[in-house]
Amino acid sequence: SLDKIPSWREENRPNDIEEGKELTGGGGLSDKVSLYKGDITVLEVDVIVNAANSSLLGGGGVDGCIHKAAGSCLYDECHSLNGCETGKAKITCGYDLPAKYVIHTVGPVARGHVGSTETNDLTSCYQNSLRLMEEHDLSTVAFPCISTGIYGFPNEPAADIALNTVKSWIEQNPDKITRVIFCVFLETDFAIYKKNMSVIFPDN
Ligand code: AR6
Repeated sequence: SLDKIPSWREENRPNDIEEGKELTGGGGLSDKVSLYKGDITVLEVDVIVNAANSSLLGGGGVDGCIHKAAGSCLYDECHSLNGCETGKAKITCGYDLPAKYVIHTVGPVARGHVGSTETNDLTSCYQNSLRLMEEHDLSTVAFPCISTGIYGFPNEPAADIALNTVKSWIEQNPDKITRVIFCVFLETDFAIYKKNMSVIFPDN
């Protein structure tokens, strides 16, 4: 469960609580994010985000893993949604997943190119997922590295967008979301996120 995944602050300053440096409300951004390397389908959170395609009918990569783990009822519900545009997001139940819900978002097909369209669309994926999560009163979420696999969005700028978009969202909507897990799958993303999180979510 979530207690097994430390927040970014717990991971980096495990002695804070012993030393009496508990947070007293407000701030605390690094308490609301985590970096986790592994399979997103095992995470016991309110919602996991799927890097889907516009058909919402499944595919390879993380999408394939999520459909496999959730079972065919997920396919049936997705089938009823009439697809999803790039940058938008739609929510379904989690079925056989430990996560209660899945938010399906469609990242840009970048093929190595990062222009304003790709940047805006990837930013929208994170924003629309977070908005949907709040509309459904969900407080814990895990994101994969949207678009960085089959869709070819370069890893560094994708991580920058993911981290900064989530940071701005939490700053502007501080009440509802209690944890955002950045679920990386590859060592290269783990290294990029680790480096960037130290800067973007410095110690409180
Ligand atoms: N858990 C977490 N992350 C994963 C997992 C997993 N089980 N499996 C792969 N990843 P991709 P995209 C990582 O290709 O680039 C599908 O066919 C992976 O290493 O899944 O947005 C869809 O149907 C990478 O870091 O998604 C679309 O057609 C990240 O997830 C298309 O691929 C995203 O890679 C979407 O491509």
